[in-house]
Amino acid sequence: MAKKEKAKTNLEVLGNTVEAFKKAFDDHIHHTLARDEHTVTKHEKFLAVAYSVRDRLIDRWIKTQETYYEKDVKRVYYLSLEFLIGRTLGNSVLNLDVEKAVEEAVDELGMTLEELREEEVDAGLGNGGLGRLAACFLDSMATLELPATGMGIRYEYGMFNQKIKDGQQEELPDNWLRLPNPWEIARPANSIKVPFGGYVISWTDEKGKLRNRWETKDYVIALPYDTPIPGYRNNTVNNLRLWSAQSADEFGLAYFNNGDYLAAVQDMELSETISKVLYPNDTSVNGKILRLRQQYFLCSASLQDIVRRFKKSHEGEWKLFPEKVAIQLNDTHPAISIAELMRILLDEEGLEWDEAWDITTHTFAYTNHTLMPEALEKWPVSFFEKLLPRHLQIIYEINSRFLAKVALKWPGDTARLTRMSLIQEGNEKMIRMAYLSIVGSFAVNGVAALHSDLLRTSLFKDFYEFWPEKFNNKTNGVTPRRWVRKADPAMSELVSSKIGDGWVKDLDEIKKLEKFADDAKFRKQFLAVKLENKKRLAAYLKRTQNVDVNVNTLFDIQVKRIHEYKRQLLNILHAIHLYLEIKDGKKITPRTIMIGGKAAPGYWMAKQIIRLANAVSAIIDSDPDCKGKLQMVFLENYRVSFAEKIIPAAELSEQISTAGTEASGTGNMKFAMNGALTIGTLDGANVEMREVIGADNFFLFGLTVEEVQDILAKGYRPRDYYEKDDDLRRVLDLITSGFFCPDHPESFRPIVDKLLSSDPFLLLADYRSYIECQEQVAKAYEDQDKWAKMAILNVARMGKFSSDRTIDEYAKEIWHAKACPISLK
Ligand code: 4GP
Repeated sequence: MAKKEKAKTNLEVLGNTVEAFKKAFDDHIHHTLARDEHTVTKHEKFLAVAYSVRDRLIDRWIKTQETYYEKDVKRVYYLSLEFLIGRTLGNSVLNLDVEKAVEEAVDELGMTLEELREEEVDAGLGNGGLGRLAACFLDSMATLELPATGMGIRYEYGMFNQKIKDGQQEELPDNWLRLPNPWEIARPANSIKVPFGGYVISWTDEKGKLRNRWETKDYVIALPYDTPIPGYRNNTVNNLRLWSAQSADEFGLAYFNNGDYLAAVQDMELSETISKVLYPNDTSVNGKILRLRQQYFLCSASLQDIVRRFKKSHEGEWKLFPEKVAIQLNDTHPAISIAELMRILLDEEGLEWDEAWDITTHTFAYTNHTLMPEALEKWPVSFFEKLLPRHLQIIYEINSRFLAKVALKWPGDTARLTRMSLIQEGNEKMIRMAYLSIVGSFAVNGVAALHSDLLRTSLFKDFYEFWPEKFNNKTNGVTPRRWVRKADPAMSELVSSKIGDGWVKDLDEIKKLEKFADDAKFRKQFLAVKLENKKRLAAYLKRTQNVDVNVNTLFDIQVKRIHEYKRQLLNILHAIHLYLEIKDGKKITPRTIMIGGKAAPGYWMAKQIIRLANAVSAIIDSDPDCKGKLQMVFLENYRVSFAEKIIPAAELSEQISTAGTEASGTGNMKFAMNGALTIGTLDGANVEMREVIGADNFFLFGLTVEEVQDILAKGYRPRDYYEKDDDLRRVLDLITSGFFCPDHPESFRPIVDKLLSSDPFLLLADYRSYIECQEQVAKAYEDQDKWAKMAILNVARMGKFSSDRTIDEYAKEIWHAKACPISLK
């Protein structure tokens, strides 16, 4: 075929000139969207541009997949219930290196590329850190030319949209697929049948071996939708495969035959609910059976797909499986994959237990993302009996073989056996998914050095003692493409004008910027860029929330999920403290405190914190004494595309979780890379950031993990702090008095009551240290030139926190996967 002669990429064939893009937009407006220049809408213009860009990815995408197949490379599968992608257009244009041409061509449509980007709906298929990390990893895996595939669920409704009404959070459904998604391609030909329910039949085969098979008539079809993931300026285009649940054709047949058409359709809807909606819980679990169905749906579809692909090249060569496949479990959510691979190998491929187990435990690796006890997934055995009877048998078998080994190592230690069992005994027997993940994986990692240490010494101590070699650390990172180059074009240009643009691909190069911290002219330019970014955010806030913010104040920002351990409440206490200072006639450094983030709909305290933030903000806003000095703004509907506007405008980044609670944090990295200084505790990746940034360029406060553990062990009495500290007492009493909510004066009392009675995250113990540290911040901000120097050093020293570095470590130390550069010839 013509294949051999084809030397041109479709970027070349289709052209990447301004003229070529103009023509492409025109073609898509006419032929894909059936519009003309009079009828085409803004959104359709976006679609036309997106299709034109996608066209230019297709050859690389096909070639990449073909090369992986031909070279028979080891493939990495990143399994995750969440991929928080955000928008795709800007990133694809950047990675394809066609920014200039597209920008110019877009002009023809009477719009700017920036305006067009605003038309794109965020793909919000994740809650927070864990989901966004998966998206950064996709970008890095493609940029490092790794043969990798992301696998997840194509939720019809992503993360809810947050509205603040009467100072409270309301959740609105995120019907993001109502508008066409130009990036995805449905692949019905690659659909997979996912079984549920039924029963297990056992028999003895001709060799006298006990065999098992899962029998069921209950199936759901997993229909894959593929999204191209381009690397930064290379030829790699990897695949993100998201499964959508469809009813199996035969499903409603019995009803149809009986003429009950509506009942048949209802049943179809039931199976399709599996991929309807993302569970909006962050770092906590919601033990609903539908969630278990989602998890198994992803695992089964993905594993069947992975096995099918392996067999295409290596039918019957099962021993090769771990050499050709590595599967990373993004937390325990896809942990049933371990039992699913065992089921496939044992029941469908006829392998013996030992061989199947050997393959399985050399294939999976597991990443833990949180120490929060409420995030440790446990599923009732009764759910498995109903939904996954064969997997339950397999898990019991894994457990009994595992416990036999433990008993051999620690004879007579029954307490240890109970602690380490995959099954938690009790009224309701539960399966401990984290333990299944550890037992079934060859590597277990935390996401920052401190977090990985805490896994070894506390959460998974018994397992560490049994398998020390399995445990390792992979400190998180974020992609500099989206989070610096795209989010902050002005700073990027300034940086590149000094050190070239190599840093976009290799963030270590950013250290060349260090010497410019001593360049007075550069410092001025740097501050000017920050001011522009502040103005850009201010304009956006005016447009979207109708709030005016003063760009000549310190932009002090905390954006992340609302959670007690992240201590947004401590930040609010500080705001009240400043308010009281102003009322006392003291002079303060003008600040705008911004807090943004979503609360899980069922998390009552988190919602109260949002309510308090809005109430305090309203009081401050309405007080003329505060004008020009203090303002507090709640940033509504925090999401990826909003983060891209907020972070470059920040001057102070709040990373104030209780030491030992935030596994890593990744927002902390994004802020520092964009020249915000951090006020933070020795928690998560803050520790490593401070090490490289330098203690002088980081505002540290608060207790260490050891101190926290010590206080808790001795019996923490938050009320002592309240009684000792007049200022703290005044702040808390003001809340209790009903001052912030005169209509319902009692309504914030539960917040204070909890602080005074238990305060599990030690806000009161850290209060004084936080306030004093904020005073240092305020003082430092007065010297803008010095501030600029510190900020530049932050940017220059953040090279380590590129997700390229993280992924390189996963590839070398866990997956043993190699880059496979794609040649288009
Ligand atoms: C988050 C952790 O809370 C955060 O510290 C970490 O940076 C992030 O994962 C990525 O590793 N956990 C979750 C979750 O988002 O749902 O458990």
